[in-house]
Amino acid sequence: MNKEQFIAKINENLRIDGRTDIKNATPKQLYNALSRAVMSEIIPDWDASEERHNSKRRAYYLSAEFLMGRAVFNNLYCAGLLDEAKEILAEQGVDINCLEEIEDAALGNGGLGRLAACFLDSAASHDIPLNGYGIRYKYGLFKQSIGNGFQQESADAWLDYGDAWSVRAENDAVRVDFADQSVMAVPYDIPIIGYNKKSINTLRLWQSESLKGFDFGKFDNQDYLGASESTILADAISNVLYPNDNTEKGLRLRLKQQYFFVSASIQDIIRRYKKAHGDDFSKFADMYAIQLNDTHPTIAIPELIRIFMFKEGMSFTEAFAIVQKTCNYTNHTVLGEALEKWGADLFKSVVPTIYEIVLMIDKHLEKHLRSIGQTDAQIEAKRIFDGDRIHMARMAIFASTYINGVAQLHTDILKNDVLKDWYEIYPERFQNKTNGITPRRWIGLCNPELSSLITEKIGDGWQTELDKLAELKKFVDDGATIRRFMDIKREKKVQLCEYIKKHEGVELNPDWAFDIQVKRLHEYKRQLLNAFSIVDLYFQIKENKLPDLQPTCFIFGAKAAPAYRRAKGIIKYINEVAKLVNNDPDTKDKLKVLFVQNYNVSYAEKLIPAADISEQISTAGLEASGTGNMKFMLNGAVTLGTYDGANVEIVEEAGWENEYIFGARVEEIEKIKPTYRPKEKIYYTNDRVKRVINTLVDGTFNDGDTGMFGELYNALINGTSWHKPDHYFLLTDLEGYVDTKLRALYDYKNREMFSKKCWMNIATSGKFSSDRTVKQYAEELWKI
Ligand code: 26W
Repeated sequence: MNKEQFIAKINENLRIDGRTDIKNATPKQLYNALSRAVMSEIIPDWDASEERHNSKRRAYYLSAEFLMGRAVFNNLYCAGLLDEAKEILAEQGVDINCLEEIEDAALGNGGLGRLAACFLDSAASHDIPLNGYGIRYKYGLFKQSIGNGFQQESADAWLDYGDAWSVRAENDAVRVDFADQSVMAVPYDIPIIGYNKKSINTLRLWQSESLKGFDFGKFDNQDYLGASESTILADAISNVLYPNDNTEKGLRLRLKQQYFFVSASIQDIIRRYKKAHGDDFSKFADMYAIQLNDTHPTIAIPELIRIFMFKEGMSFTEAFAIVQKTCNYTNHTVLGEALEKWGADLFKSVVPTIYEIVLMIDKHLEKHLRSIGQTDAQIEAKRIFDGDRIHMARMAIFASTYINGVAQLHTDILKNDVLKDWYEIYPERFQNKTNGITPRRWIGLCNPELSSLITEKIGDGWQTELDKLAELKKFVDDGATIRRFMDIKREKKVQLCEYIKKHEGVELNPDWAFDIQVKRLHEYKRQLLNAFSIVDLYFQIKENKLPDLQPTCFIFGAKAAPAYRRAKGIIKYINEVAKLVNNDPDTKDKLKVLFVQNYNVSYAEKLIPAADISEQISTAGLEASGTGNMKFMLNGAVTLGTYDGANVEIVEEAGWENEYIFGARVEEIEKIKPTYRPKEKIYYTNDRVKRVINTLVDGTFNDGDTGMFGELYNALINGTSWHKPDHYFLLTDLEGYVDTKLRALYDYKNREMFSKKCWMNIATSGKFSSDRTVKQYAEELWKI
């Protein structure tokens, strides 16, 4: 498609859609016209990719979440049309950035959903036959605003902007049956455009619709509500993404969501198999691999068995063997409260047939464990059905070929601790696959300035072979290159400052150091520890203890699950700290604290390239991997973090001298845990720590009489019925953290020295490309 044809297509779409043209279109009209123009351009390549992959072994990624972010810039970029599109619009006096008005597709909560999106991008960019299956939520993750320091939520009606990147594939609709309801699952296909269109893969998202639609019988009898009842009940299933990240609640609608998309996907996979390979299922596991993204889609295991047994006439044993050869399970967290368990009664009342099959799998497990000589107690600890609840992770482990963790440390913890019992009997099933991020979105697209510098230095090719960044090492002592990098970092800060001015109404100084913590709000991620460290700096400045401190902006971005009261209390606390330090004449020229509203993928793309310091401060052992840490590294920030998750591997790649690591390690946490008494051992004996913690209750701050700060204090000092005091070891790590942060900030004053550290981070980030990760999945798990 040449430029004239591109323009003609956009204009044609605009005439049909709104009887308008490029000059006069609204951003929404422009978005749809432009996107549709690209869609019609790529359809032949999309078909060809599908055709090419059809006869080969392929993999399916089943995930309840795909956190795709904004599609338009990424798709133009990967299709090689971004510059041209910019030009075309500019010639008509339109700035392409007006498309930022279009909402992100936030069909995910955090790391797990974003990882799924990065994997799809990487697979398409390397022609790996991987397709995604998920749910087309009408409402994605809620939008967040901050009012009086508190989080407020509103609905994310992302589809109101039109869904130009989807194709409704009604012919492939299937029926999904629950005990009390049957619905249509209608697929919407989204093209995943690999870099330079290497391959165009598919993300298929299912939408729930009524089988019957509108009931005219009821309508004629003046039962107007009843007339659309089945529609309302069917729509409810794919209506909204659950906003919980890492906390599981056994909710009926959530189980329905899981079975809905899994059953539809499995039916679809079987239909495809029959079309490509006929009715002989003995080759099923040779042709297909199914990757289960955490336990959320593990109901695929009994669903496959159900279809094999009741539709294809296999015995349970035959069906189980094929399923076990086909499925793999990725674990993304060690937090007990995130491991899914369903009440048996609930499960049975939603999907009775599947429930019976789960019991069969459980019996099969029991028999198998007995046959390998496990004791009653050992068997007890592994049962899928414990007499009361169904343990999804146990089923996933028993019925999979491989189980993997998402960073080396995390996999080690699974093997030695969380899943120790299983590792003992199935050592060959456990693998590590350290996470990664796509370099296309996370530098190419969000940091074109740095990308150009890199290409100038080492040529192109690095975006699909990120290890090539190692060639940048040789420029670390080249002052001119480092100064160019410093100029770029400043430019990214200026851009961020403009955006923040517009969206938050706050002015930041691009000459300050930028220290950024962005991720979901959770106690284990310890945003509260970060806030405490700032309060400590505040007190130290007031006492003149920090001469010539580097002026620093501390930026936070995080959404709290709406029902997670403590997380919301932490947001309020951060905003109270901001009010204090930003307004005190003694500190306002040194410290600036900002909590940005509605942190999402698009905001991340603006924040991360502007960071000097990346905050990765989870309690050691609790962050399975982290992927934000990798994004910051790739954009030239140093990590201020604990020895946890993928931070361990970041240090291994970049060298200790280029990161700022502090705090108790996993082994130390394990050691102090049994006798940990933070009140007696730290709070009462350490005045510096005490002064900071006391700001929760001594009137320094105001929680608007919600009692939230008192509750945070109580959790730290006294504990609750479900957790001992300071469950996440903030008091243990606080002093070491502040001291390490100060070391980083004083180092920053020698900007060129500091920038060399940043540069070395870029040069050693090659390992963290999701291209590497997906290739490892393909070779070592899927055997593609
Ligand atoms: C059922 C509620 C629920 C929802 C989401 C439970 C658990 C989850 C996810 C497993 C939470 C999650 O996103 N985990 C993150 O996965 C990332 C990708 O592997 C890791 O980098 C993060 O460390 C991990 O917290």
